[in-house]
Amino acid sequence: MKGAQLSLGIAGVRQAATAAEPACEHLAPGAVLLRGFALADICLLLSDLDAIFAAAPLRQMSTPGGLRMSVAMTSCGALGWVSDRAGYRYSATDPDSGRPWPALPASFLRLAQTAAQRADFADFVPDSCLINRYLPGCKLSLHQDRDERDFSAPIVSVSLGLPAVFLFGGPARSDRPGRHPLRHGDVAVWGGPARLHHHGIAPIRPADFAPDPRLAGIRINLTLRRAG
Ligand code: MD3
Ligand code: FE
Repeated sequence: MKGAQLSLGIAGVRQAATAAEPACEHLAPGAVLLRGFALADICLLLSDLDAIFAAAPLRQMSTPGGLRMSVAMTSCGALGWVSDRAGYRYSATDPDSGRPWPALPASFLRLAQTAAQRADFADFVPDSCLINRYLPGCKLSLHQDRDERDFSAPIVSVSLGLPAVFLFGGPARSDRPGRHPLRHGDVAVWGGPARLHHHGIAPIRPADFAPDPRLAGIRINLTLRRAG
């Protein structure tokens, strides 16, 4: 009885927190931005993130062209995204350790599924989470996410720490990208017609203010995908 009351109470708090959020921002058909949606679970997300960094440390990978990426990356889930001289692909093992990637934490899965539902994508079951770590000056050039098997699933992205300017283009690389600020706690869902749009992150600017002291001077992005 006590347990039931407790969980009802927690569900009630979460309900109240989500009801107070502003309506979804629609960036384009299929692209929805949920401001602050990750803040309700931030402590759990950050402690789960620490455990992943301990098991599969962040590393700067090489592009197929042999350039070292400025963004440091790692993954969790059944499949992890990797890049090296042989190309971009998903791998069931961490090439640095030879071991499977750390499991996708329940906190990541729940956040991705509730965000996808808000954007009208039912039954999103991610099997991969790429974790990107940006320091000031780091950027991600315009690209498409097309290493996944099935583009009908959306992608959920979670922004933590330093703010960024998200560059959101169109289906053609020549489409001039719009610029959208992404802040600590923002969650975006990309699917349908937006799934293959070009996108990137402008160089991160140094800041003297940390939105969360646990993420001082860094930006972390979680990208949850159905890859396999
Ligand atoms: C728009 N990461 O890892 S997430 C990536 O902030 C990546 O680290 C960025 O792009 C980051 O591939 C942006 C936002 C995002 C993710 C996937 C998309 C936007 C998207 C797929 C299609 C369109
Ligand atoms: Fe991407």
